Amino acid sequence: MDLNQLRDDLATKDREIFSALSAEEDRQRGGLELIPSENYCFPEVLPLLGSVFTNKYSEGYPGRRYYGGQPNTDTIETLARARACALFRAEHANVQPLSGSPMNQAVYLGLLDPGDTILAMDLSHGGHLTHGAPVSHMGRIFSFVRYKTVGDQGDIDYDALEKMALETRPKLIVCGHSSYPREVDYARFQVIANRVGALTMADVSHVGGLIAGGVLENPLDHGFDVMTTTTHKSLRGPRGGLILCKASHAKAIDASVFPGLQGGPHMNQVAATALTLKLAATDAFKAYARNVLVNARALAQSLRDHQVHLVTGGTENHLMVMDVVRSFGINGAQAQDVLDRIELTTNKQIIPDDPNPPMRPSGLRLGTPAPTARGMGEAEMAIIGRLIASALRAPDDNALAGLAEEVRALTARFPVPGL
Ligand code: DSN
Repeated sequence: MDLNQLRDDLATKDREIFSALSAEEDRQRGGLELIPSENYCFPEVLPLLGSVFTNKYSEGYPGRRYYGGQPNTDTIETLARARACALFRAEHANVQPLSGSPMNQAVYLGLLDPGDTILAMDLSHGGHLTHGAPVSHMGRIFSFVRYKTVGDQGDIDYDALEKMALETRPKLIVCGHSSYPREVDYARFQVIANRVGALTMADVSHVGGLIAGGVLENPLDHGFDVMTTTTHKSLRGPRGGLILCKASHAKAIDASVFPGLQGGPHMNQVAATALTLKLAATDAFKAYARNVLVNARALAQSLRDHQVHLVTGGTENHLMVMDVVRSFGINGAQAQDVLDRIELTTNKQIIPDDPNPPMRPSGLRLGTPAPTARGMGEAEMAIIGRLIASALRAPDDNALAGLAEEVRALTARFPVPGL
């Protein structure tokens, strides 16, 4: 397959899609991705996503499929499952979830009954929609009780959590977050769950790559029943999800993913996941994971040096949340728009007990997985912190034009992997 020839064909067959693709490549190349849940996938992953595995229906599991013609799909799925178990020290892995939300839904629906109680982190304190936000279908099917963080450091109050668990007797306790800059005491979660007879699930979608790289704690090492992670964030793989669990839950989890929730898995995605898991087991990936943390601390320090107020005061992982109302007197939507103008891509974010609505929240979330994948280090983090603070403090056209030039000069020195 000659990729250049296919690209030329696209240019003649569908100019509109070709020009959107070219513009997106330019946006990714010239700008900088700072959304902590986004990344540049391993370059080797892209051809597998565009491979002929996308042509194949593979309902079922290796050796037990509903359609014929599966020798090669069985090979890749068996490899992906074995690699996932080895990398995360899991007894069982399901590699078919299409993405993060169906992955979490499959766990709830496989291990619980409708109406059961789940104890999970409040959305505004860093939880995720699938952790029981009222707007999510999961919030209608299960009875969620939400715990919160406390104090300026954003600690989880484990004593209060234990009290809630004793009062509400949840069937499942969920930890893991999409906007929480602190490390979690998984051992304490497990002790609380044991006390009330609850199952434990850690949704480590954001930090899955950092756990794989050995720089953050692995909940499975602390006895968790289930761990879920997306594959496209810090793990640098294709969009998708992984469920890792104890062998005793394997049958229920597999039946819940298929046929319970999904039909045919996306085998091009499974192939790309298998490759990702191999690449994530290398020393080079361990170094990447370490650098993500070093860079996050450097970026947080640079922002604080420029008088930016960070929710929880800093970071212990790959992300941080700026309180932009307190720091600059503008809301998160305005801050995101200003930074879009200098091609620094971030996302507006609600902060704990935010008085403002989700479309105009008080915070802005950013992280270091993507700049680190481009090879940037602490010196570049100091520059990025200055650029952010300067843009948000004086967002006039002339100043922004100068800062945008600085962003382009910076990104020109660090090519996007695979572009
Ligand atoms: N969209 C992901 C994030 O940005 O954290 C979670 O689903």
